[in-house]
Amino acid sequence: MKDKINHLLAEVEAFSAENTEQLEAFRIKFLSKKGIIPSLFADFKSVPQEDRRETGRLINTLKQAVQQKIIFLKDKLDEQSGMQGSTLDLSLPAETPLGTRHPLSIVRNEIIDIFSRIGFSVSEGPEIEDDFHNFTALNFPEEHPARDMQDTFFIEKDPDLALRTHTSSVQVRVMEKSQPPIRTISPGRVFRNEAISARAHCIFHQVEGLYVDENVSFTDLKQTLFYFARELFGKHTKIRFRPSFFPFTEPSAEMDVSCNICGGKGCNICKYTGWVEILGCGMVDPNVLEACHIDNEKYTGFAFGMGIERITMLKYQVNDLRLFFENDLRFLKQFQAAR
Ligand code: 2U9
Repeated sequence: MKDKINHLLAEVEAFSAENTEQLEAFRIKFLSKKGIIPSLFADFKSVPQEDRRETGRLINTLKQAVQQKIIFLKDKLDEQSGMQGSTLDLSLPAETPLGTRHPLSIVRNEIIDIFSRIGFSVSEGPEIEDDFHNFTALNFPEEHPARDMQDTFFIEKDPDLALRTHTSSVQVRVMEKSQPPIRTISPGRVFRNEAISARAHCIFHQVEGLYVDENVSFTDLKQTLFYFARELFGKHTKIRFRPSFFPFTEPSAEMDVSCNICGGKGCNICKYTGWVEILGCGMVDPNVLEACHIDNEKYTGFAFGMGIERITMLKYQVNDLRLFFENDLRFLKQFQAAR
């Protein structure tokens, strides 16, 4: 009997199943009621007393070997069938989720598109600027608060240099290098020494625009910005101008658009006025033209400037500016754009 069991142990060890049917036949052969193991236990009764201990141990070893073999082969077959049944193609490259454009980029690109359609080029320039291009050429008086450490990030090693506070400095560079007609916008990052809150940040994005030619008038300014507002916020958008003051434009104005949320009826976005401010503008001060070597007797120009964050907040009803800088995917995934 011991020899028989040792043979069976070798058989179990060598056994392998190609499918579940073969494994089930193996189980039935050994473990079913009339299978080998129960019959060995039945035969055990006739084993002589002196062999009983070892034979009993051998039968139990065989039983355990069969059970372990069944568990091992079942796991292996499950694993194989899981692979075959699945539509997974493991040879494909790993799935990398497609990114979406940042909302500020979506709006910046839209603004660029709108002005490109009426002949404005795009100009870029340095983020670290000298005093002349950021302040002096733009008619900022010596004692203007923007020139103060409280408002501007100066470069410690060279007090003539600062992080630009607006992209108008780019347009000063354009005027230095070229003569009218000039029709350009400059989108870009700007820096101001401000405390960060839901409404302000020390870094933000602007688009500033400039049109210089013979006979450019405030009417041209109004018509250009009217076109812009309707393209951006919809064809029923109304605009209005309120007088304002900037060192670089004279006269200057702030432009409001009719609230695109309530259609002008009044809501908490427009603070129940029906209007929201979107940009500043004006006729380029003759001093600025002169500082940039443009004949201010022959040419006039208009200019405008807007914060991209502000426009994006209005367009998408975002109520906290800090969301644009935190890169939280739950926020960013809500914005989809073709480009
Ligand atoms: C040159 C001359 C003049 C650009 C202008 C504004 C009015 C304006 C602000 C809007 C919100 C900046 O982002 S903001 O804080 N801008 O109100 N910007 S006129 O004037 C220029 C530009 C270039 C050579």
